[in-house]
Amino acid sequence: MARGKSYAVNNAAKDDVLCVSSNGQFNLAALLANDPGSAKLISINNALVTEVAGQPGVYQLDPSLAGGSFTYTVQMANGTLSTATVMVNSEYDAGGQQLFNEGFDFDQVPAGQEFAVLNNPTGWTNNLPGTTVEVVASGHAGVVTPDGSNWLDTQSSPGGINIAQSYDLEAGRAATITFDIALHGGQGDLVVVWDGQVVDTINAADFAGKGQTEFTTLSFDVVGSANAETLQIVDTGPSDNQGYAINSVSLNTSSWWTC
Ligand SMILES: [Ca+2]
Ligand SMILES: [Ca+2]
Ligand SMILES: [Ca+2]
Repeated sequence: MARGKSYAVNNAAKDDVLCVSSNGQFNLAALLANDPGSAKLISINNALVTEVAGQPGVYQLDPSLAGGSFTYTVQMANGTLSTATVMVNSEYDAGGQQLFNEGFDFDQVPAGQEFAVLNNPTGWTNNLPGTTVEVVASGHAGVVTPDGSNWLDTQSSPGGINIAQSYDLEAGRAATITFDIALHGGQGDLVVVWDGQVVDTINAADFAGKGQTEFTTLSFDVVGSANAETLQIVDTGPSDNQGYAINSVSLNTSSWWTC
């Protein structure tokens, strides 16, 4: 290299390390920030990087690009084209069911019996110490689960349940709580609490047109906060021996990018 000679390097786009979080979107400005000021985008050279509809300059990464790379081409003030490589320094989590023993099938119903009397279903906290909960075999009282697995009675003998399980959902990350549940003589309210807020109150109206033993699926959307969240299920109905029959309670998280 001859001293004092100017080279094109000063007029080239510079490579980037891109860190995306939450929804996997980034702004084009983040890639151009270290390029010559006049650089104008010609193309992003990867079909898996797509501009978000209605948001000019905002792009969405395909999950397969996590840990990978793509290139983009810009045009300089002097008309030359320059291509830079972008490393995607982020991880992608597709999401999924996060609760433990969500189907109440971890605990066995003893042979010859129709239900197990427990201090708590494994993985769940009983907020009423000294009381018990009942995990019931499919078929008891005519309540047959679609997959033949156990269900949970929201009234023990006697008294409504108050159980909880914690999970730390990332702040801003969406999730869906889903109940697979049958009426089974349930009365009054079954209150669903997430992160200290009542997200729904399940009652007989949710089972309109269904018999006592037919399962239905109820879903509630929630969003993560900065702290660890707790899902709490409280039967506030009159104290008796027969509550709602829950086949499963799931917490299904959305996909999520982590920088
Ligand atoms: Ca750049
Ligand atoms: Ca079950
Ligand atoms: Ca959280």
